[in-house]
Amino acid sequence: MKRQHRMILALDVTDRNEALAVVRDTTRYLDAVKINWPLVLGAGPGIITEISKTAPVICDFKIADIPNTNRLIVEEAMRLGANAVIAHGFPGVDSLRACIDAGGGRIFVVAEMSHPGGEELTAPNAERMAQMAKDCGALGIVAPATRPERISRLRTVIGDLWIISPGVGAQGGNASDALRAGADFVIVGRAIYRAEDPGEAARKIAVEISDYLDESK
Ligand code: BMP
Repeated sequence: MKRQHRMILALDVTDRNEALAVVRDTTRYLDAVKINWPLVLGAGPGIITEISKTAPVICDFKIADIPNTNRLIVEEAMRLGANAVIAHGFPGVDSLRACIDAGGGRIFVVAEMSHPGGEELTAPNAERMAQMAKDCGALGIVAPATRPERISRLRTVIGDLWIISPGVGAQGGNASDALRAGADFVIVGRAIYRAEDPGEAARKIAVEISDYLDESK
């Protein structure tokens, strides 16, 4: 996965053909496609393999189990073609290490969640999760585009680990604010796949991102 377009599609549709059509129309604006349970349950796990032939796939399984189960999930996701997997940090260091070992380091750790409820339990523990991600050798963390100031704060904890940031569009955040705060990639779902023309919606966000990048040079 390269840091080029700075945008990841959250492909939370449940129908295989719809998923493939959205990928076809948007892939030129993306660095990766994030696949979550709705699509895996709707279309079957083979969709990971299918989409991985077109774009790097991040399996957003938010893994949160004992080390052995975590390891098995990451191994299966990687075998199917995932480029990276998202895990929770709260089950503890041993559970996270099992993911990171099984995934060859290609694990993103949820630090702070973007929805309002993310302030209840994830925000007060986010610095700790971010530190754990750094200490265990994760690829990066998930931090909220809905609270850019929290992205900036978490950046100070993780140094140069990657930050992938959901909450752009439907949840009220915007791409340039998240990138300005220190996100490496924004994650966008409904604002693209629910648009009448997903390709055009992705293109508009890509323009916002490239305008921001030009401005910040
Ligand atoms: P949308 O742009 O439609 O709001 O989608 C956001 C995506 O990012 C969803 O797949 C969601 O599961 C994921 N996500 C999130 O919204 N907030 C988080 O804190 C962590 C996530 O993985």
